[in-house]
Amino acid sequence: MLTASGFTQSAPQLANQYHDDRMIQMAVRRTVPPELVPQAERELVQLGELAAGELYLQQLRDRKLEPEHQAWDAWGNRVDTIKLTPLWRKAHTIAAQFGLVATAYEGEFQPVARIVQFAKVYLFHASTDTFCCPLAMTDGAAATLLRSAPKNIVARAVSHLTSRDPEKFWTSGQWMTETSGGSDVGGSETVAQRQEGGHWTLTGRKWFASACTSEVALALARPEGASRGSKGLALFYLETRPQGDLAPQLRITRLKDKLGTRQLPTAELMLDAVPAVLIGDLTGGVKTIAPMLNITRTWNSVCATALLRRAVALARDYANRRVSFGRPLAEQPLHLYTLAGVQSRLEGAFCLTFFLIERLGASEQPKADDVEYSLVRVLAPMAKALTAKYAVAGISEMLEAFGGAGYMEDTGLARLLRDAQVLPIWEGTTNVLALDFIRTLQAEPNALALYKKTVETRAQSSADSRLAEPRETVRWLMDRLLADFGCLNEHDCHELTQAYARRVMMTCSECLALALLIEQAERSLARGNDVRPVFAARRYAREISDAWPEPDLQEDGVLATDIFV
Ligand code: MFK
Repeated sequence: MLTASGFTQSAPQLANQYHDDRMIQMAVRRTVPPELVPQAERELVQLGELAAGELYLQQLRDRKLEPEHQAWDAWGNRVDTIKLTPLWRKAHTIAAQFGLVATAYEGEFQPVARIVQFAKVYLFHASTDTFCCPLAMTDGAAATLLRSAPKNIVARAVSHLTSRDPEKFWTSGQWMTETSGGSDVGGSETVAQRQEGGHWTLTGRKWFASACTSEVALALARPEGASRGSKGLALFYLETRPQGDLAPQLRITRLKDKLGTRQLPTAELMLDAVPAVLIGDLTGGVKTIAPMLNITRTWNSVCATALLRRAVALARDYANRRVSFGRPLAEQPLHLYTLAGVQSRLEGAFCLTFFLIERLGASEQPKADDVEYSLVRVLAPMAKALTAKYAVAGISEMLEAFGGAGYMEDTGLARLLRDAQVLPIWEGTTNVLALDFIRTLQAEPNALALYKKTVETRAQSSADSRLAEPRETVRWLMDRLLADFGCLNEHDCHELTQAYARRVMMTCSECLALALLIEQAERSLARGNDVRPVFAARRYAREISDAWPEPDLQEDGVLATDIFV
């Protein structure tokens, strides 16, 4: 009888994702008041367990399941139902119960509720098949409605969007993209008509409606007679299932056939006089929806960092299991050098993301001033762009750390890369974010000075000689940035500014990430002489200034294995 025999490789394992991650523990313990830490950590430890266990195992087991669209029933009635995957249904319940959106709107952890909320998101995301997409839009919708919607809509919708009761919890869509374009929404063709009695209806076609199972949506449309371009758009709120089934004025044309995020039911929709409520003014809808953009970009940053962290966690575990050329990968200098580089980028992405989260939380406090909001406005595109790029490149590198197994679907590894590829694309591509970033800096006279002060305060927080090299790199990058800005202002050339935009934004992002790593390293030294963040700052400084940074056997080993020495 033919039997399977010979060597088999053991699969990588995940430990509790909260206990296993010093970065998230440090972010929570540093910001949450000590008396509230046990309360915050109770849910985080539970989520860390679910993410490493039940959810992760179901994700691996159900990897081939995808949502199904049924357009017609057996008797020829148009029904447009979407059958979600079991993991998505479970994720809805867990997201509500753990308050993945609600935490930000509850009083318990204010003024640091955003940190606690996004710590949960960070733990939840990589095991739940992009369910964070509708959650991100729900959070953005709640914030936008609270800021601009009539009282009756706030009273009706926000209590559902921020509910912890799975039966009551609603999610929201964000319907902006049309066939005319996703980045340049000024070409939108959806028309809003005012009906007798003053209510509105929307007619048109939405081309990428992520999470089409949401109960409500915020949509851009052009009121009849309004001007062309983006200024003529207005923002509308609509309920997709007022009687339980999809509203008859809404049709799901088809689900998108995507490279990744395949459990997320992204749809094309036709709107035929769907009832809607105007939010804000009759013009300037892009500006009205802007709070949503900044919040979903923050979610994107958290999810990119989380996905990269998942790839690193799996690769690190595997390095101890996999023996080749006579010893475990975790003892081989070149493997450690490779893991260390990605770990340092992960730590840079993490610091930048959680800095954005802190600023977002501060900007939402009742007494926040405009400077706080301006900072979020500048930081959100920086963090979104940097983390998304790092996620794709870093996950690709981590798949390589598994050899052929990293390319296989049934290891669950290949899909990490496919799912990551959406992160630089939706919610503003890198180039669109870079243009927005440059426009904002040029429109806000104090923005550059504010940025410079933010970086320098962090970089100068340490005088430790081990951090001299990263401090020097910050200085070097800042000089380059100031020279780039000087050059742009001197020439006052629109075309050149555009061509420089990506370089300037990414340099700003990396320079700030490095300054934050220096600050974090200083804190770690002061607290318990943990040198891992010091090594992360040192390696990151080399990573961003040299395509092939010099190896350091001791530091690479510590960073790659994350063992406290
Ligand atoms: C797992 C994580 C999940 C994440 C969620 C995924 C959900 C996916 C669903 C989608 O993909 S929905 C589609 C997402 N689409 C975008 O994000 C659009 C990308 N394009 C842009 O961001 C363009 O820059 C933009 C459409 C905003 C350009 O619009 P405009 O009107 O041509 O440009 P403009 O003049 O810059 O903006 C109009 C006003 O809004 C200006 O204010 P003023 O009128 O006072 O000058 C801007 O300052 C303001 N504004 C624009 N962006 C802003 C903002 N204000 C604050 N924050 C911002 N981010």
